[in-house]
Amino acid sequence: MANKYMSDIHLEDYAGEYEGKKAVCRDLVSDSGREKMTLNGVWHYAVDQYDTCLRQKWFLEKYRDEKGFTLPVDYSFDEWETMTLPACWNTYAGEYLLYEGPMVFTRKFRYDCAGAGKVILRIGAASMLCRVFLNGQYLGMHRGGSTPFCFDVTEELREENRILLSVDSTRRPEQVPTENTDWFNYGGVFRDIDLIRVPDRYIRSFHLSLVQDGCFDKLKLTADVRGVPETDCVLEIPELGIREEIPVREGYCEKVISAKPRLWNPEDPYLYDVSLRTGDDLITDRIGFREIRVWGREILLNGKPVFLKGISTHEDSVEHGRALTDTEREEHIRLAKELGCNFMRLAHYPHHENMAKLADRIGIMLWEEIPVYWAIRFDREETYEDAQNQLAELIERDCNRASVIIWSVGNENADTDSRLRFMKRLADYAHEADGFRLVSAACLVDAAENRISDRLAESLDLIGINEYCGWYTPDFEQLPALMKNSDPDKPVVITEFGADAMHGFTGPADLKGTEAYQAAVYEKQMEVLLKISYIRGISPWILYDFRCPRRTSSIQKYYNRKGLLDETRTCRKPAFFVLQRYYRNHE
Ligand code: GCB
Repeated sequence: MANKYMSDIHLEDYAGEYEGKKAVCRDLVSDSGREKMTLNGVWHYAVDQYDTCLRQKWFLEKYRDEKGFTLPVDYSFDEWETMTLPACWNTYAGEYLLYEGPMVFTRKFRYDCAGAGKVILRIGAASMLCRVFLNGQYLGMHRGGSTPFCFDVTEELREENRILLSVDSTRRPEQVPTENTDWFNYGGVFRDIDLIRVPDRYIRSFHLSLVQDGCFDKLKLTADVRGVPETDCVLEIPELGIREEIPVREGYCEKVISAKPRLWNPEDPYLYDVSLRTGDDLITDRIGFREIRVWGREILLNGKPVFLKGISTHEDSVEHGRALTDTEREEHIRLAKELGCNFMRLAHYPHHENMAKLADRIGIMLWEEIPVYWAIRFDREETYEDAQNQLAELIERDCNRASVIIWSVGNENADTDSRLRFMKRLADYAHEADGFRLVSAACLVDAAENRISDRLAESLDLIGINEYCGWYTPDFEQLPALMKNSDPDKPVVITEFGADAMHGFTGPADLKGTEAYQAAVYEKQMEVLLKISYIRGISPWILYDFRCPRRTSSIQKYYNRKGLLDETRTCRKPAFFVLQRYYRNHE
């Protein structure tokens, strides 16, 4: 053991052995209505700047030599300081604000192993790499900081357990997102950690939607059942008088059911209690039914043209970083409603799943996105796999949310051949995985021609366009010219425009950085955009100021100040009221 100990310390390729085993991430997706034991709460942690936990295999907890003597160890799990998870460490304590790297979290817990069935460990999100160990066993790793992942831990669980997570927030060029972004790189385990017990025969995932044929009189159910390949499951929607027994063949079932549900829309966000049962396994959910389609240059919600009055938003708070509370999430939707919005763009990575649940309930349509942002490694197959895995996890997580109408496969990526191949594959994947939503991306303007023209558009249902006329493009007249030069064959949503303004900076309207300048940009933008027939939605940048290491000017102070509110989300800037006026007066 002594030799082994020394070789572990000096092994430079220590990370390789943790690579092969990835999370069986989609072992269990639906967690609603199931028996859960939370592992949220107090964990011990240590900043592990040199990744010593992985090099020395701290998780084995058994550095003894043949004679039983304990070798020196460099950790003491149960005397480490504590952190209450979920949390972002950057906002947890001042000294970690700028820490990027590995941190180790561990705790003990008791589990009553007496029950039958399987136990699944589900981690809502950990940024960016997370390696998971239970009772000295390596379970696997997960990439991507914003989607849930699961492990079947039935075999490893005991009455007394130690779980250990090595979470690494290092920015790396080959990751999704890559090293350089216009937001803050929070680290941590910042969403729920649960143990979920399921029977041996259980529903892995299910998807229930209104059939998209313009008739509004059929629902389609698909479900994945594990444990017994040939069985049946029972779908119940009491309010619609539905009780259907559906055969499961080779672990899969599919059925179209006649029903005339009251249609979900932002003004009437009507949800039904739904349950799906197989044997002893029961999933319950609240689901809305609506149809979203594109017809020519129109977006149709339940067969009627709809204009997306939107606002973009990050997941960020001064106090909690990305570990927002439900109260904060709800407050953000209420602010969008106050603006007169029916739509929010959740940029630039998957936000917490409760955001879509709240949007279902409060009534707001959503654009959800994966962090294929700026110049990622489009030439690398492993990077593609990472991006597609994040998209798959997002789609499986939110496929029953009526509020989610658009999957976005990326943001502002230069129109190169490798980017086209990469993002076309993602768009095709999204269409194949979910035929009940639209697929888009936030594209750049063709600056040379000042036109909306991106080769990816062919693979999208609608085109998102980020343009910053009046800000990065100083000559505002470029905007009317852009509109005139373009003749898209599908709807366009202006996914971003905006201007930085520091709250309380009350200079003249021609001075960049003032509130008046920002308000003037909004006036001019809205005046032009609302008259263009192919513009079918707008989501300006952005609801509130957010942390951003790249922004160092005297008005920014490490914040992107394009918010309509300041970072405390209490002070509305004048542009807030400009947008509100336009949205209130626009059908
Ligand atoms: C963009 C990006 C967004 C930035 C924004 C800005 O185009 O999509 O992530 O934060 O511009 O403020 O520059």
